[in-house]
Parts: sequence; C-alpha cells; structure tokens
Amino acid sequence: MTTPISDRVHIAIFGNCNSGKSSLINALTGQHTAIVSDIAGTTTDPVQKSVELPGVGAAVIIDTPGLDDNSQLGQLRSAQSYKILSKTDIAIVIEPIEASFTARLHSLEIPTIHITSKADIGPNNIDSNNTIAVSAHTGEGLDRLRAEIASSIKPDNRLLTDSICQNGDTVLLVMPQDDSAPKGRLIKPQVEVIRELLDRGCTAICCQPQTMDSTLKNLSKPPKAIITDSSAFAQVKAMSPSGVTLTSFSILFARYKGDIELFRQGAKALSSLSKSANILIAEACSHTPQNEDIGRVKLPRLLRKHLGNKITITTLGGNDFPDDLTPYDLIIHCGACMFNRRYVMSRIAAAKEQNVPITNYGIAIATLLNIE
Ligand SMILES: Nc1nc2c(ncn2[C@@H]2O[C@H](COP(=O)(O)OP(=O)(O)OP(=O)(O)O)[C@@H](O)[C@H]2O)c(=O)[nH]1
Ligand SMILES: [Mg+2]
Repeated sequence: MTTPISDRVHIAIFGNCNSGKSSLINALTGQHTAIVSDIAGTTTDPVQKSVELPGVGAAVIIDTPGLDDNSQLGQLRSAQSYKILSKTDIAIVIEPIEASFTARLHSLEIPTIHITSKADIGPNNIDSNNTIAVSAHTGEGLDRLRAEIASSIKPDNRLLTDSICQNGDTVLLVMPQDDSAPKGRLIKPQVEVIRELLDRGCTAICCQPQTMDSTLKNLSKPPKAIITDSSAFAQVKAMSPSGVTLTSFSILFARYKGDIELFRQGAKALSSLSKSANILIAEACSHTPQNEDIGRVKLPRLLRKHLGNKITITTLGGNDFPDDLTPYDLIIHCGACMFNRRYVMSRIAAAKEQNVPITNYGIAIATLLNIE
C-alpha cells in the first residue's frame, strides 16, 4: 500500500525564477515531474507530487513559482509560494533569495537546506558547510543534498491510541456505515486506527451502532476502550459500560495532529456564542458532499439545534482556509486526516494569532452533547 500524503514528509523547493527549482525536482526524483524551460516564470502554481526519494523515502515534493517575479501576476504567484510554507516540513532554498523569505522560514522554525544551483556552469557557486552546490544537469551535490534531507527528517514515533489503551488490549470500534460512508471501503481514520491497534497486538472489534449492544454481550469482559465515529457519540455513550474509556476517531486525531487543549478551550466558546454567531466549518477533504455529510449536514443540524436558526455557518473544503479569520466567532475543523501535522498546526496558529477560538468536529460534537 502506498503511504498516505498526510504521512509523507513535505519537501518544498524555493528560489528565484529560472534558478533551476523544477530541474532540481526532476533530478531528485529521477523523473520528468516538472516543466523546465529557460523562460522565467515557467512554474506558475505550486505543484506537488508524491514520490519515493532514493535515500529519503516517502515524500511529497513541492515545486513553487519564483519569488522574485515583481509583475502583478508574479506577486500573486510568489504569494502562493509563501502559502506553501504552511505545509512545508523541510525547505530547500536556492540561494541567493530575498532575506524576508529566509526570515519567514526562520520564524516558522522550518528546517532549511541552503543550496546553490547550476554548479556545472557557475563560477560563483560556493560549496561550504552551510551551502551545497548542486547541478541538476551533472548530478553534482545531489547525494549530499539527499543525505541532508534524510538527516533533517525528525522520526515520529507518536501513536494515535496510546492514551486510551495498552499493547494487547481489546478495543471496540463503532463505525456507522450510513449514507455518508463511502461505498465499499472504510475511511482513512478508521483504517489507520485499526492498523495501529493490530501493530500494537491489540484485538480490534468493529461494529455499527445498531449491533454494539449484541457485540458487547458476546464479549467475556468489557473492552478496554471504545472508539466511535463522532456522529454516533450520544448513542454509543448511552450503551457504553461504565469504567470503559470512550473517545472518537476525531478526538484521537486531534490529539495526534493538533493541539487538543486548545481545541477543548475553543469548544467552550460554544456555550457563550450569540444567537447570530458566525461559524466556520473547515474540512480537509474537498470531496463531493454525501448525504448526511458530517461537515455539511450533521454538524450544522446539531449547531442549529443548540444555537438556533439565526447562526451563519460557512463550510469550506480542501485548501480554502481564509487568511482573515476575524469575521468568525468559532472555527470547527475536521480531523484533518488528509493534512500533515504542520499544516494543521499552522491553521491553529493563524486562529490563535487572530484570537478566534478553534476546535474540531469530535470535541464540538461531544461538547454539544454534554459528553466532554
Ligand atoms: N547548466 C545548467 N542549467 C540548468 C541547471 N538547472 C536548470 N538549468 C537551466 O535553467 C533554466 C531554468 O530551469 P528551471 O528548472 O525551469 O528553473 P525554475 O527555477 O523552475 O524556473 P521558473 O519555474 O521559471 O521559476 C533551464 O533552461 C534549465 O535547463 C543546471 O544544473 N545546470
Ligand atoms: Mg519552475
């Protein structure tokens, strides 16, 4: 099975127009991934591609437009490059580059590898401890660059389920397969949790809410924990034996990807929102909405039930996260299983900076249902 995008290290290449960013991507991947030409401004939009980088492993590599294009269109393009920073785990910067960009990388604490390009022709190319001289044409410096990328990757040994069970425990997963579930498959958070439980030597028992009671009766003792889809929280809570830890997939992902304490704080805003509150629901997937979709149907219905019909709810999908969050009184984010952690954290940081409370689906639902 291929590694999901959200688990791949995101490596972005930044530099001026014509500095050789796209050529470097092609050289690193050994494929013709990006269009190369001697016309400045060839790459007009960020392009990302999942790749297996020799010596590095599963990655997403991101080509960006040049930063020094000062035309009106060029400024829009370089703004796109700045936006990419929110998901960049490792930056490769082709020097020289504007100082303000380097400062931004520094303030975001993004591990950065500095290189110079076209080492085969450039008499000015330096190869010092801090800057690697690379040629996409001859391959010079590529091995050193790959080694540098590999050593910049921080190993991530965190688990989704370590807060709710020990290795070897039995865990019950309640997963409604209703109209909002995709046909013929399980959604990513469910698959990832099942896989992790199996890796931990746990017994993962799966059922739907309507068979939860009989599933529990068939067990010789209660499970160590129950993980449910947020949409069935109330129902599952009512059937859960006392003393059994109950959580949702969404909460597990909030803990893993985000800042659960901040999300809990954010959910407190639900009790003080006005009747005309403006709420943003942000989804990571930009899928075609399904019947009973959680972000577009179930959660809005629950919010209206608690806050009345005068609230305004905006649901945005994919990368459509507004720069200006101040019109909103609360942001409710999905579990973000499609995003890497850095992207989620940068959205959280933007909300924090603008003083807008942020929470996520699971915690908002649990709060509205008085479960948390
Ligand atoms: N000699 C030499 N030429 C290179 C090298 N890398 C890129 N070039 C040339 O530099 C020109 C620009 O290369 P690109 O890879 O398109 O540069 P870019 O930074 O992606 O450019 P934009 O997308 O326009 O910002 C092309 O003519 C490439 O053939 C290299 O290592 N050596
Ligand atoms: Mg390019």
